[in-house]
Amino acid sequence: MEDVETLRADVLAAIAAAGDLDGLEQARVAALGRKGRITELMKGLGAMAPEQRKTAGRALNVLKDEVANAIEARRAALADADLDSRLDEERIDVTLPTRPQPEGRIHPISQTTDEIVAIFGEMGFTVAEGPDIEDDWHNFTALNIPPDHPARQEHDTFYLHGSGTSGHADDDRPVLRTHTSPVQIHVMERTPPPLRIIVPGRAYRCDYDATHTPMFHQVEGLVVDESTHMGHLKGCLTDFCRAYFDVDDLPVRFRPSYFPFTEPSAEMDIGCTREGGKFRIGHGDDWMEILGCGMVNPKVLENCGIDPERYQGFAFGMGIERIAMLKYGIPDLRTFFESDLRWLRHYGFPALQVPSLVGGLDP
Ligand code: 2U9
Repeated sequence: MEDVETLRADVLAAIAAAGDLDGLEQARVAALGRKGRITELMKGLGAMAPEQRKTAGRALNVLKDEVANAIEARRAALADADLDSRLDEERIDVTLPTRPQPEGRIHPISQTTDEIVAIFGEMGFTVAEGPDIEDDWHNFTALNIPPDHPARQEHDTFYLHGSGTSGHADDDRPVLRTHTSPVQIHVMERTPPPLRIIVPGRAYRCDYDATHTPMFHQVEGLVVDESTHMGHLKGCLTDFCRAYFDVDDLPVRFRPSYFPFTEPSAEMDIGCTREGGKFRIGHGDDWMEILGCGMVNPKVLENCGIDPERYQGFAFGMGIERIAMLKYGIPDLRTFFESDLRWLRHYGFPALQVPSLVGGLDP
């Protein structure tokens, strides 16, 4: 019988030398296959004397197990090495733009928000954010919206189940914020003036038709300081509209209006021309409403712990969908939320061109 020790050394050396899975399979067949060296020796056991067969059989079984384990270990090592080399060769940089065509678009809402933030950012405003779910105090009462105000009615406001945490004696139910104004209340409650913030974000109202969707986007702004006055409001919003629509001498006008949270209140119009159903922002004999604004009602400052004898401020609010539609000629509000890729390819913006006043707002 072949020397088991020599056989063992030969077979284990062949397994260790196998450079790939095919080579390993050949080494296995040469040792344990139907005509393999270990198999052949096992076939010879039958012709041996009982004592000799017992000893040789035990030695061969130990060898067979050892070889099987060595093959399995080598197979795992080769598979690992194979995976490592494939990972190395097939490395993918997921941060690269897709090829051959750049895919993906920035949604007009995100683009418009970025443009608004860039313009007010240049003027020294910072962005504030807050929760979409609010309590009655921050969404209504602190803003001087009285208990019987129509905006509070069930059919305008999405009321949630459960109880609020405001600690004020208001309606206990949480609400989906009906405007982004509660964020300014939070900021004023925790930050002493001077303040200069804009608040872009989602708002919710139970309304759905050609010009209303139950979720929409607003940007609101708030400035509070010791000598802030209506002239600051007019200059700031005029500069904003001229930068946003990229018309240096865009005509503007302010009409008196009413909001519970501002006094006096106004609506701002920009000049435009209209022909048939079409319009053009800029010069002309017509006007287009663009935003609401006013001096912060002293009661609102007081509700937030700010002394209205010392501080005053102005505030404004506009619908982001509306000003995106006006600038980019998007005719239908509801298409903003349909996730139609053809619409997004048409009205969306390239991803790598971030709006800034230095780089130019328009991509
Ligand atoms: C505080 C004080 C005052 C925010 C304002 C408007 C006028 C306004 C509408 C524009 C179109 C909402 O999206 S829209 O329907 N908003 O006209 N918003 S003043 O005034 C504030 C806000 C917060 C503490």
